[in-house]
Amino acid sequence: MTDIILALDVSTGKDALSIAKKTAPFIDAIKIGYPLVLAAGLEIANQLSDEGLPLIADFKVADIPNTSRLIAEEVFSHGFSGIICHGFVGRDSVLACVETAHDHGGECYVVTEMSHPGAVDFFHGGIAERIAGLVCETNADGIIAPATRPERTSLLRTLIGTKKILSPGVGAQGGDPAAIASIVDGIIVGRAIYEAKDPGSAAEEYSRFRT
Ligand code: O7E
Repeated sequence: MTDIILALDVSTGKDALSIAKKTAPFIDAIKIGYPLVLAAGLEIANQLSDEGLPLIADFKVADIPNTSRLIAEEVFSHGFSGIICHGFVGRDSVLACVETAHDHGGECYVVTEMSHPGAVDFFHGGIAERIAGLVCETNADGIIAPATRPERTSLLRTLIGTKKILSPGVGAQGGDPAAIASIVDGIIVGRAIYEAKDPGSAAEEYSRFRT
């Protein structure tokens, strides 16, 4: 199955709610993070939950285990069903997010390699592969891997087996959904939907890649 996940990085609660309503029939989950939460407050999660879609908290948690656990507790007490953390912080910090997610019946995804051009400065040379190993060891639910580098995401797939891959970078960052859809479990799309003249139609277009 390939889901469409809307990255709702708008800067007002009003825009967020309006775009969520228009796109809801064509998407499978909503991801929100710092842009929207810093602008509208974490309560926006409760309002968005009216659409009945899973909500993923993208705070890319990267802290010591205790702080990561506190952040994850806050996230799950606000109705999110998933959390995203960084992997480079190490096993104990990733485990804190995974365990807190699972205690709440939620999921934890670990950033394994990012989609922007500068990601190769750090994640290449074996780091992404090591993080993929950590994902398996910590029983995390899946990884974040780039739609902008399908060959890398395919390689990471061989390391994580059937765990889920959520993949950002299509549309505005140049990734081609047709090249990535069959490799991953979810395509994350932001600007190509929320900046479109008609976000509902844009989301409907991407929904062609749903399986
Ligand atoms: O480029 P857009 O507008 O389609 O937005 C992409 C979204 O995915 C945006 O929220 C960005 O922060 C996020 N993202 C990446 O673009 N690249 C990454 O490598 C990782 C993420 C991300 O969401 O990480 C956690 C899922």
